[in-house]
Formats: sequence, C-alpha cells, structure tokens
Amino acid sequence: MTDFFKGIQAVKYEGPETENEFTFRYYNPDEVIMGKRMEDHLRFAVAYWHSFAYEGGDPFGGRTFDRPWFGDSMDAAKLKADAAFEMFDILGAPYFCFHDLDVRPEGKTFAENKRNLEEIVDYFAQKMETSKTKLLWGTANLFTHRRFMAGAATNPDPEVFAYSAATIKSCMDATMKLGGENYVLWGGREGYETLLNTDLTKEAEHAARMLEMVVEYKHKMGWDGQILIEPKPQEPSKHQYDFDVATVYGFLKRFGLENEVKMNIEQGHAILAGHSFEHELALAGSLGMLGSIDMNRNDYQSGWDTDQFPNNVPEMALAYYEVLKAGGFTKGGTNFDARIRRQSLDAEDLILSHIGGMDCCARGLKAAAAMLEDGKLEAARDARYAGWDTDGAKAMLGSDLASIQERVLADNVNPEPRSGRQERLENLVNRYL
Ligand code: XUL
Ligand code: CO
Repeated sequence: MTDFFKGIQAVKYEGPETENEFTFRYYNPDEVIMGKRMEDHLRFAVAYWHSFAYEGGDPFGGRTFDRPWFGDSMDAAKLKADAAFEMFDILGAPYFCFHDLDVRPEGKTFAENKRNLEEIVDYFAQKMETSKTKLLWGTANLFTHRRFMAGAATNPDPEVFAYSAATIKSCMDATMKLGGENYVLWGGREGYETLLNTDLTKEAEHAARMLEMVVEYKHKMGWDGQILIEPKPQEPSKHQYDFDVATVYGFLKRFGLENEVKMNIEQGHAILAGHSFEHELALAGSLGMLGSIDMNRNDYQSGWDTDQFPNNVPEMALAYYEVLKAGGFTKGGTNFDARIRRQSLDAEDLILSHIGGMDCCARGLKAAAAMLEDGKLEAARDARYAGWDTDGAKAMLGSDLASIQERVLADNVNPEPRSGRQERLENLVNRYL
C-alpha cells in the first residue's frame, strides 16, 4: 500500500442530490440502460500515461507534480503500479490502458527495455488477480525517444523500423499476457515535418507492411483482440498520415486491411482535424470501423491537443448517440485520454477529474439512450429519405443516365425543395439533455 491516496474512500453512486464531492451523481454502474448495465456500456479505462507518468510539464516549463514514484528505477515503476491500482480500486475502474514507456524505465538497450517491461507485466498480472480492473488496450510508445524523431514504421532508417517492430512485438505480448481486449497503434510521428525530405510512397508502404505484420502476429498467436488505429491529423508531426477516419479508411482499403483493423477515435483529434467528434464516430459507424474511443476535450480557443477531461454533456450525448447507433462497444470502451492541468497538484485532483469525466459520460449516455429509445430523431431522419422507399426510386439506382433523362423529360420532373428542419431537430435534441 502507498499512502498517496490516503483518506480517499472507494467512490460510490449517491445520485444527483448528494453534497459529497467524492461520489458519482450520474454514473451508476448497475443501472440498466437499453438492456445493458451502465458499466458494460461505457467500459471506462484510466490512461496510465496521463495519470501516472505525466509530470506536469508544458513547452515552457518542466515538472510541477510531486509524486513518490517519479524516477527511472524498477522500484519507482513498481511504486507507480501500486498507486495506479489503488486509484483503479477507488474509482471502481473496469479497465486501464498503457504504453510500454508509461510503466517501465527506459533501458540502455532494447534487451533491457524488454526485460523491464516483462518484469512490470508480471507485477501487473499479480495485481490483476485480485483487482477487478482489466486491460482495455496496450500500445507502444514509438514517439518520445529521439530515435523515433523521424517516425517509427515510416522512418527513413530501416533499423528504426526494426527497433519499432521489435518493440511492437513486446507490447503485443504484454497486452496478450494481461488479457487485453485491444491493441492500439497511434502514429505519433508517422507523418512528416517537410515534404522536401519525404518519400510519401515509401512511407505509406512501410506503414502498411508494419500494420500487416501486426495483423499476422495477432493471427499467429490466435489472439482474438481487436487491432485499432487512432487517427490524428497533426501534433507532434506537422502532418500525420492517419489524419482522420476517412483517411485511415482509405489507407486500410488501399492495402486490403479494412477487415482486420478498426479505429480508436479521440474527441480532441477529431477537433484538430476540423471535424466534430460525432462526425468521426458517425462516419466510423457507417463504415463498420468503430472500435473504441478516447474521451477528452481540447481547448477550443488555443486549438491545441490539450487532453482535458471531458465536461460538455450536450456534445457527449451526440457522441454516445453514434456509439449506441453503431451497436455499442464490443471489445472497445471509453478511455480517458485526459490529464489534469499542471496546477492541479493534489491526489484529490486525480480522483475528482475522473469522477467528473465518468459522470459526464453517464449523463451523455443516458441522454443518448433516451433519444434513441424515443425514436423521434431517427423517425425524422427516415421521413427525410422516405422518397427512396418507393419501387421507382429503388429501380432508378439500377438504371442509367439516359433512361433517367428520358423519364425526367416524359414526366416533366421538377422537384420542389423541402425544409431540412434543422432547428426543429436541434430543439428536439435539447429536450433530452
Ligand atoms: C496522443 C494520443 C495517444 C494515444 C496512444 O495524442 O492520443 O495518447 O491515445 O498512443
Ligand atoms: Co488518444
């Protein structure tokens, strides 16, 4: 036991009227929504990197947090793990997610990194025997160390490709050993700083081959987890290849991987790409590509990827509406890819940020479920397209330009525009919030 979260009790559901800050007002794990427990809908995960590895730095200043586990020894890594599992217990978090670098010290050689990771994975495995918290996904950090400055799979140096492949294997092994349900690839530096030194064709081919190797290894190991790509348009690279859902889908189709890989979609990344979160989710849903989500929010004024905890319930309701419409999560879940601000120094801030995020997600989910169960929004959408239900309209799709022109002339077709009813629909949505 560490004494980091000393005095903070396990967080329980007390309902919206409670005065107790350390309780859930809306997240009631056992409450059944659309035939499923809330906990099983939302499948919350704590992000190890933000909560336990982030030191409070920004581009202008270093560490602000004071944590007993900061340091680069195995003992420090184990203390960090102790604190992490204590926090998972306090929150009743069903899942967590991690990169290799979040959980183990950086070694001098690849072999040392591998050993360090394996030792921590064994330590996690021991803890998971008695903890309710499972692994939502594992991933490799192929962007922090200077060796990855020009990318991992897309690096011009084949030895960096090799180092990256070897690291991914270790991280997939760790994920499988811990019973993880997904493996995520976020291409932090898979992109470019300048086109002047970049071979787009080679880089795309190498990225695709690495992804194929990931898929091949998954099948070789008989693992039934889900492989996910996490789109993001830029930051840290000026331009990242996995720009958004549409771009990633095009990439997967180009290399024939669209049936093997789905997506982990992040709120802040959607905003950076000039989309709304619900746009990215709706598109992924329509393509059958929605795997999991990273829930957070960006600062809308600065335009940076600030990874704040989510708190905009109306936006979150629309996001969960798309998740529910796509059938909900199967292996995926809601990972809080969010960190407390650098002035939020206290252990309590770590707990309260998660409580707030979980409560907002619960409110969003409940509003989304009510909207879906009520059916008015879908009925209005269906009514807008009702013309396509006729036999004539369906047959037109099987005909050709010349025959359509003939009919338009013969029937003197002259369509009258109809209202899109946007404000009516916005008013309708507001009733559920
Ligand atoms: C970075 C980001 C990552 C991925 C995992 O913006 O979202 O934390 O979620 O590598
Ligand atoms: Co993310």
